[in-house]
Amino acid sequence: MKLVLAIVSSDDSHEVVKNLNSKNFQVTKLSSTGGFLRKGNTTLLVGCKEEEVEQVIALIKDQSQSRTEVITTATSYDMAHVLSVPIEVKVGGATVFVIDIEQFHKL
Ligand code: 2BA
Repeated sequence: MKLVLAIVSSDDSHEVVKNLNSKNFQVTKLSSTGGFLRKGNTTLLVGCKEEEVEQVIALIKDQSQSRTEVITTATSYDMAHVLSVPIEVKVGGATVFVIDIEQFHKL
């Protein structure tokens, strides 16, 4: 048995969980925070058979592809004027760990 631990963007987590559930994988969703950006993200725990790991990773990847989005930030350059500046930000993506599980019990 394996544990797939995936850190995904909170914006993508709903669709990722839906995708996994649609193929009958059980998921635990934890709220987490990235240590670098200190921004909320979502950690998913998926217990599965060794031969299912690739499928689980593909289902996660399917709904969490890294992409760029344009957001507009307001920057004031003096007391009277505010400029709207569009900037490109990278969103999505997933960081995935696969861990060997020594024992699995449902008590
Ligand atoms: P990613 O590498 O895509 O990582 C996204 C989030 O995944 C991380 O959030 C963290 O919560 C988790 N994560 C990634 N690698 C991990 C690992 N080896 N162990 C445990 N958790 C891990 P943040 O820490 O807030 O990082 C957000 C993004 O900032 C990262 O995106 C990366 O592009 C950048 N980054 C992180 N640490 C960096 C550093 N020391 N220098 C430069 N850029 C960094």
